[in-house]
Amino acid sequence: MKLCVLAFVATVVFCACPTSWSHYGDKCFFLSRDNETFADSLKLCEVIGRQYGRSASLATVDDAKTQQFLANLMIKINSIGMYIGLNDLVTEGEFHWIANGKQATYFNWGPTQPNNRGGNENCVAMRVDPVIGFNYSWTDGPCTVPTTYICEMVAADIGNLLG
Ligand SMILES: [Ca+2]
Repeated sequence: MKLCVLAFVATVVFCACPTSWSHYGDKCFFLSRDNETFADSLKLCEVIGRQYGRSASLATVDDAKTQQFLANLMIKINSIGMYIGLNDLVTEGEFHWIANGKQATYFNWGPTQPNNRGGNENCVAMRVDPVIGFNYSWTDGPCTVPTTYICEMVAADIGNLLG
């Protein structure tokens, strides 16, 4: 659902989220079509956000409802894997969200994840692979593998526009 306000005087439509972004709670989410490394995914989210004058990052998925919302978006574009803003680059086994710096408390790991395979898996993606039990479940992977990604930014406060 897109929340918009039509301002009749200026005949301008103010939306909580830009076109091609999806509104959920107080955030807007964007699913990329391009495949990027984790670092480049984050940079591109930030660049796209600046185009809208907002601060954007890779997506924070800190509860089951957000997880389900994003899974539904992935279903729509037949995505099988997308980076989210979670990593344990600083301290192995301690996963932090990039957008707010907080240590994660909600997880949706797939079978045997996270396993830090080869000692080199520090970036998290939502993955689909029913054969091995991944149903938009999380997996840690090498941060250098180009993957599509989910950006987030704060939704515009339509309430303020309404007064
Ligand atoms: Ca790791």
